[in-house]
Amino acid sequence: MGRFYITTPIYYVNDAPHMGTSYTTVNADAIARWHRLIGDETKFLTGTDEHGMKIAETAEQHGMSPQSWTDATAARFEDAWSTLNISNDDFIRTTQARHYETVGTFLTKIYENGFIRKDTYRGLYCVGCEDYYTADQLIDGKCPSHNRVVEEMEEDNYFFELSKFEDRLLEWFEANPQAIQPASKRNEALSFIKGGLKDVSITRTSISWGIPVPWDSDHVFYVWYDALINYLTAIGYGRDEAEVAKWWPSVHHLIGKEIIRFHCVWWPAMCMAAGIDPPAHVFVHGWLLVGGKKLSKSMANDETAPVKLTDITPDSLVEQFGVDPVRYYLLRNTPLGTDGDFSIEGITDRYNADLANNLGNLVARLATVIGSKSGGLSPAPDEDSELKGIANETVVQARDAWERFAPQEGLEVTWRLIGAINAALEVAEPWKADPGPQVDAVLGSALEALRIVTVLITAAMPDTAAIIWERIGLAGLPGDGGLEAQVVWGSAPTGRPISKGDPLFPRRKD
Ligand code: ME8
Repeated sequence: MGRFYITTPIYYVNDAPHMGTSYTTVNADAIARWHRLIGDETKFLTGTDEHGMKIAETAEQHGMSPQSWTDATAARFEDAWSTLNISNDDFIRTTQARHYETVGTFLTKIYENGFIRKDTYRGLYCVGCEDYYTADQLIDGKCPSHNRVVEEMEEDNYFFELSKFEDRLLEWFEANPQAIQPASKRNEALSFIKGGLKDVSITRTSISWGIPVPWDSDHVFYVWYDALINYLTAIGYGRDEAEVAKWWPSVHHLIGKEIIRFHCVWWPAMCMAAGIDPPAHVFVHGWLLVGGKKLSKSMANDETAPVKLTDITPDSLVEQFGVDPVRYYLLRNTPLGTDGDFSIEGITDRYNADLANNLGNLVARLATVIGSKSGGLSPAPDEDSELKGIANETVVQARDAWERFAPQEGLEVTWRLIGAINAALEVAEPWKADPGPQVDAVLGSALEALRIVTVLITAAMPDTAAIIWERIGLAGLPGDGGLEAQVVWGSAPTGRPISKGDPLFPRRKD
């Protein structure tokens, strides 16, 4: 049994969760569930990033204190994740006392190790990014990501001496070719380092909504330097060394492509500066786009946006389609690593084609035919069935895909198995044949292959898998006992009562 620690970025609480943040969270959730299924001791962390100028400004605009604003918005994230059936083991908020403690200990360590110095900083700051820009990075004087006027800031800052880590980072990249995936993103981080690293300012005196610098109370840490450390807070850095040793450095950070520099350059260097190993694995995914534009909070104020953000909240989509179809769409439609389009039509198409027509029909049809031809009891599968070989092969392929952070591929191969079961039934036409051993063998094999499908989809669609499991007469849940034991052809008892139930995915017309 292995161990598996996976994290999402911690999301800013300047606004509610949307489908972009849901994309990362559902993918991380399904991957965590997959690892639980294969028997790994798993820790899945998500949470909220609550400090910084952007949050303080948003709270003020709403006439609230930063604390009460963040309390209210963090709760919206927790609610959305519960709606999407997210199985996180912990929810970290950067305003928690445990985080203040870890940030203080970690950054003091870097200070004591001699990698933090004081200097004056002048620069152009984008509050949207919580980051400085140089003049040549701006477009018409505005931040390229937020199209927002930058502010000139000058302050006495503490600087992290990132420049001292250029060589060590290059060595680390060299020695750990798999640490940053996909390879294109690794190359992007690598060329950033090769372009030369400057020291970075890590504290602010201009704002108070942050974690105070332990050795100089006039300063608070800059929000990104506090945020990255959450991954260590949650495993007890500075409080529980055994727990840290258990989970670190073999962590998997799943992130969006716009925060690669923070996770693949600053963060590994900070870890080195504090005397711990950098994170073992950062997987960088692309963006969900709506009408070619990044799906984001700023769409809420964009009159020209092709869809209203409020029409595609996690809540409203789950209400329209159900939780598992939304999860399935996020996992299946856009592979981790590339950009993908998000649309209501896209969800509807996937729903009708993959869920209603393929999976839903198979479940209903099998129950009906077993009802009429095999007395409603599960017949024994055929040891020589072609489906046995296909199912075994699918398990190998799905397993490989999920372990490579490719849920999309894992589901694609699983749906090929569903297609093969449907095709086998179309060829044998057991509904036309007389009851008897031949029909029983066809139905028993199709049912057994469906049982294996059910195990393979449980990480993506846990509720659906549980319902099918029950309908095909099995006790407990599809993951019980682990993947290995569950996917053995012929391992389930026969003669189980099979029930039909309502359609799992009634076809949608819109
Ligand atoms: O960056 N498509 O928080 P954030 C895919 N607090 N993923 C998307 C997306 C889209 N259109 N929009 C957002 C922050 N995401 C920092 C992180 S971590 C120490 C601090 C996802 O609220 C994606 O994972 O802006 C992206 O990296 C993250 O949300 C950014 O969330």
